[in-house]
Amino acid sequence: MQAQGLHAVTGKAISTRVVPRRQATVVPTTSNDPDYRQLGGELDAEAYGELARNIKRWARELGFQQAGIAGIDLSEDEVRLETWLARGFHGEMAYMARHGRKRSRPQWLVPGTLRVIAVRMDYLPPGAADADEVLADSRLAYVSRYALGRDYHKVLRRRLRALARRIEARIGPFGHRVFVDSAPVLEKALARQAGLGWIGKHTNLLHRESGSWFFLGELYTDLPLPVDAPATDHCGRCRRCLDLCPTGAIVAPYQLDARRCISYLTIELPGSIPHELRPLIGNRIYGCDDCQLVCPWNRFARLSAERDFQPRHRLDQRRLLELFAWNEAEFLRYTEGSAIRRIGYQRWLRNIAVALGNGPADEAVRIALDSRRQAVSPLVREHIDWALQRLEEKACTERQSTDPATRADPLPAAPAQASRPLSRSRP
Ligand code: B12
Ligand code: SF4
Repeated sequence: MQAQGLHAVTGKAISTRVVPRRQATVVPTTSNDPDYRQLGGELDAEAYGELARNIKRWARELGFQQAGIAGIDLSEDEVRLETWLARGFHGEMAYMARHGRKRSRPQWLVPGTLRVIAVRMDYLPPGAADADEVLADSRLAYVSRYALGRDYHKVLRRRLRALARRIEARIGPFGHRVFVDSAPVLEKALARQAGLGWIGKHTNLLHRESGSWFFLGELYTDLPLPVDAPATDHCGRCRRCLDLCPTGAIVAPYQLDARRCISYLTIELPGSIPHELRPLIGNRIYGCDDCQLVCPWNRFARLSAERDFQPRHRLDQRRLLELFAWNEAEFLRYTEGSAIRRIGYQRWLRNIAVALGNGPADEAVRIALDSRRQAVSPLVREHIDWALQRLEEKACTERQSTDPATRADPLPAAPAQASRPLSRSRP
């Protein structure tokens, strides 16, 4: 933790003028602006303090809910990241291991970086269909809340660039780079250090007054701004996310085995979804929100006012069969500007096939699956065949349970939604 007014690297008090690596020129906004003084091209500690306060205000004006300033020492997180990688929890996300320590050492990624301005932006769209109701209706497709609207990378990056321009207008050119999940950056650890929240047991960043339904972004800079106090942990003894995760992906508090996480399985994994996990995916076709839906802190979540995060093309309440019927051109048209487009058409069909296999054994579903078998990739065909077989088994079970001759010896219920929680805390 770094107290305001201490140098991030040396820990020495910044009582006299700080000479930044680059020579910042102070550009007063008005001739009698008392906050910024031109000191031969340098700012003093007081001026950096004022600049930090302004940056936070400008960030809010630009639509971020909060901005904070972090130092660049992530040594504890570095150890945890390396343990996580060593255990193979990243699965096939090779990019998580590719950049060595650049991810945990901001100054290695962008030489000269002294501080990270971290921001967060709420994304829970008002007016979206109720998450629990969609999850409970196995004919509907569940798309995670973050992906219902416009791709957040674009939205946040544009605003961060605007923030950088405002800083530049005030102090002149300064060293900086903007990131939104676009480079090896430990975003949650930096945000925690900047006081934006704590990393919860489900491993999402949580804020006492906003829950966890927000995105993160960063501005790496060479400005020696005063750092904020890191947020403290308020998970206490609660372990609802661990207990209610459909696939048991949160293997211990604060530790996620991504290979089991539905978000990884439906978004990141390019190949075949492990058979034993398919029934547990239910109707989630893109991402998963269960650990956030059950988190008590999300009672305090705020709805997003961003028009960009409003659900597009009714993706919050589509029927699985409707989406499965889209051809590739329709997929591309309806997911234009959306994060969903990144997974591509084949993975999209793969995910819907699994969800259809977890739904009711209707004749219409069987026909839809069957009619697609020939025109898809071997990967999708394999998932379609799994779904058809599962529906056949379900139909068989149903026939047996209604047949008086076999009723005395019922088969176990299908586990499709068995691990879904019965009640949730919702915002
Ligand atoms: C890889 C990744 C994933 C992977 C792995 C997730 C993970 N936990 O790592 C998968 C595909 C599963 C995923 C899923 C999701 N993701 Co994601 N993802 C990322 C990404 C690119 C990197 C995350 C990372 O660094 N992981 C490395 C591991 C080591 O970190 P970690 O698990 O958090 O572990 C930390 C702590 O838990 C702690 N720790 C670890 N072990 C231990 C042990 C003890 C004892 C203690 C005390 C602490 C501790 O230290 C670690 C390092 O800080 C970030 C963007 C970015 N560049 O940072 C987005 C990001 C984390 N994802 C995000 C989102 C929105 C999601 C989903 C909600 C999407 C969805 N609805 O499907 C889910 C949530 C799933 C979940 N429960 O985490 C947001 C999170 C925003 C927030 N409020 O936190 C981010 C920040 C993107 C963004 N710019 O907004 N994601
Ligand atoms: S996103 Fe879903 S599958 Fe992943 S850890 Fe959270 S509840 Fe489990």
